[in-house]
Amino acid sequence: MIPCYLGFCTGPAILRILPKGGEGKTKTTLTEWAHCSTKTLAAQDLQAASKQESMIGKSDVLVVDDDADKLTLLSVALGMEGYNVRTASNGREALAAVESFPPDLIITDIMMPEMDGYDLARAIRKNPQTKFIPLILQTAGRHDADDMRLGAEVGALGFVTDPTDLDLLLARARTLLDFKSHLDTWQEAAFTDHLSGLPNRRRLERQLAQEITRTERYGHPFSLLLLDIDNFKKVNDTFGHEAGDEVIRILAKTLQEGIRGIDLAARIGGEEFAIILTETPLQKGIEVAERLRSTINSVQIPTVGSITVSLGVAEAPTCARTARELLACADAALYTAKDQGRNCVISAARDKENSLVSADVQ
Ligand code: GH3
Ligand code: MG
Ligand code: MG
Repeated sequence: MIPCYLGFCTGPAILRILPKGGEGKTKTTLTEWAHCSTKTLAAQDLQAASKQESMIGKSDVLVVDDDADKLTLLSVALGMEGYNVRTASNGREALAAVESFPPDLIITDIMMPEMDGYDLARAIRKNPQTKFIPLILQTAGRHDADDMRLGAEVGALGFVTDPTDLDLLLARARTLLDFKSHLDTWQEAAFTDHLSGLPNRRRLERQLAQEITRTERYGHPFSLLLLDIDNFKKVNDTFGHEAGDEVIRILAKTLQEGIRGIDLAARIGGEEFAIILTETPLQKGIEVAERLRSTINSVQIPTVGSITVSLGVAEAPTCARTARELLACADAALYTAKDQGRNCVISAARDKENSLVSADVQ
């Protein structure tokens, strides 16, 4: 089996990844343990741990350490707990990993080249997008009360002074992942429209701000569609409020199915929806709007029959440079669509004098 043992880790967690008979032997250094572990145990167990049916639904843990052996030890232990584990070998690499996909938990070494664990924690807390990702600092090196105080000050929620005490580390990880999952559930609810299941106005505004920032940085245009059900009051009056609710649900599903995964459809008011089409110039945005209008009109809704919708389309940055301006542009175009008899798509554009004009695209 595995030609090494780790005598000073006697908890159940470590026993599961130790060779039989490894427990109770004389104390070995982490380096000695890890040295043989990387060659033998780690390779096998990492494979076993990554034999994951699916990453969906698994908590995602980012482990950061410049010591490859320690990184392997922690990855194996966390993988065996059923977590999806990613690794980085210093703070800078970790930040890039967090930016590309925010993990549910970060476990980081303190002493590392380029960017240490404290600076990593500070950077995580400073960014509003990542500030609530729980972080555990771990160190196999010398530490004192000041280190632990500093750890707390930079926002770490755990400080593990013996990273080979896997029972302690895993217990901390479990608790923090539990809290994170609870937070995610509430966050999801706060950004979701209850009736349609679509993102709500708050979520739309947040995404819009991000798209504007991206457009400022890279210059790529995107389109915003505002969609409003025509004569919806009449639907309610004729068929009842329940039937009206069903119309909203079916419309939401049709929208969701009619856009790409990178786009975002949100319910932003009673019978008003907004769609952000990422990396989409105005002309393409108009085409998508027209396709959605026609698809929605072709859907037969039980009791109600078919409905029509009107859409306003605007593009950033040509039409507007801020989220508020862009919403106003698309809204003006939608207003024109209503004014021109409904069941149509109108785009907002700037003329030579830089005034906002609407164009019938039917
Ligand atoms: P227009 O073509 O000008 O948009 O006319 P409209 O009748 O759609 O617009 P109006 O603003 O006059 O009426 C909107 C209606 O949408 C009134 C309101 O009762 C209904 N509504 C808003 N939210 C909901 C909802 O959640 N469920 C249902 N069933 N109806 C809703
Ligand atoms: Mg280190
Ligand atoms: Mg309406």
